[in-house]
Amino acid sequence: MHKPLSKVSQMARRGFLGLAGVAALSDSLLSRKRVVRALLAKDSLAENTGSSAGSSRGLPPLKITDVRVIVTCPDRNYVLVKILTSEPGLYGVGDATLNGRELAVAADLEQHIPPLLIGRDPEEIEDTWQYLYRGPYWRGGPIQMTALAGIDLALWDIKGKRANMPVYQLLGGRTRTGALAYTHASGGDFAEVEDVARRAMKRGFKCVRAQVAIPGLEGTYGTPGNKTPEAAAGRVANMAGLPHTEVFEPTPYLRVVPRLFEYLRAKLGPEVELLHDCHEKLDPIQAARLAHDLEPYHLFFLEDCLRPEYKESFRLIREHSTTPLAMGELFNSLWDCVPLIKEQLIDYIRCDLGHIGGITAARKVAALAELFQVRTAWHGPGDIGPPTHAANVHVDISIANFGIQEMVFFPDVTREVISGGPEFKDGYMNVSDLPGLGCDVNEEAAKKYPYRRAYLPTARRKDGSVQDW
Ligand code: KDG
Ligand code: MG
Repeated sequence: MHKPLSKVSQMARRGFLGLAGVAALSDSLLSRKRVVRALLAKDSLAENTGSSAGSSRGLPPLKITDVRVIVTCPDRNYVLVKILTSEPGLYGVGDATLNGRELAVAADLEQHIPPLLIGRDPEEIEDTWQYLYRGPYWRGGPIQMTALAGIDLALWDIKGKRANMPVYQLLGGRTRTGALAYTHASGGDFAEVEDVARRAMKRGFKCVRAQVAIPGLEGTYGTPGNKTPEAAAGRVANMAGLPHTEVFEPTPYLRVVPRLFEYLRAKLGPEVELLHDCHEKLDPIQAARLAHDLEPYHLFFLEDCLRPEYKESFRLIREHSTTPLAMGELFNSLWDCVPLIKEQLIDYIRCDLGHIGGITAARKVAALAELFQVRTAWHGPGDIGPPTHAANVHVDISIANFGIQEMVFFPDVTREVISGGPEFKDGYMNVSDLPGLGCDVNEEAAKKYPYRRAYLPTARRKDGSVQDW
């Protein structure tokens, strides 16, 4: 509806042409005049009268009236966004948590974004996404894209509540009864990993990600290592305000990991699906060797082998192995996904909905991936909040090319502040039929757990040089 008028509206927005000027347009432009006004109103707090989208469905016009940002630390730091509307009691809840940079996202959400949103129609999700993404000119990056994801989730929540439908219905309805889930098994040695995996399988998991500490190294991603229990859990890790440093060397890592999977296959049998996360720490030839050496143990996938900058290097891994590959939790642009998907260099795209721009972004990634037979495996760690986990599952159960869903169980203290979110049963995740995303935030409870500065761990080689964690 905006296209024919883009020049006029841009001029008007820049102050070359005020509303009086618009009114003076020739007859042939009169029908466009109303649209110009709506555009000006949409992007201008002072003029905004709300849109007529709601009234076309017999509902009164709806406006965003406030954007609240809740920063809280019930076990970990979370940044939640609550968008209030002109309809009494109708609001949406989103998650905008970016581990280690929470306050930067909160500042964007508190300082820059509300004036752009207040007065807009919350139902115009795609237009709002485009406006917040392209509008600031300085687009993208993890901080802005996490803020945008928080807004996006809250808007989908509002749309669902207004339609009295769960979000997955708005996305096209169910394609499956549940989302196949995986959990983490990590330990100091093979026996401990086996023990944790067995407990997960008893709980119903059919898929387990396995990580083991590497002898001689002081800690390895995803394992207890030399960390304090808090840091090992990745929680509010270092109250002194400095990141914990792990030591990584590729040679022992590349030797031990295939042995871990040889051990697990022998002990756990062929049925359980096994996964492993390299956490972006390998060089291309190292990743190719690992993927090759893991072939006999038939992994479900090998995750995030390479740094996100080196997409073309996945070709090398592909040339050397049939181990399925997953990539993408560090991507924060839709366009990061394109080369890997369209060249079929990976089998699973695992963006983080919370860092790539929410449901509006994820459905585009999923649609592109479907066309190239790539499945989804959205990132689902403990350091994104329940609304993002809920969004994951709403998308999972409504697309054709879902692959697998990473998940965590949130502790009671987190659930005291943020209620709802997906449930796990017999190996699968599901969401309730509550309207919207199905999550809520208790703002009073959130105040009991103020933000505590914490960093993710960092890593170095034995010679002291910086290494990807
Ligand atoms: O903030 C970083 C974590 O979300 C990440 O380390 C978790 O790699 C991760 C995973 O696969 O869950
Ligand atoms: Mg990972």
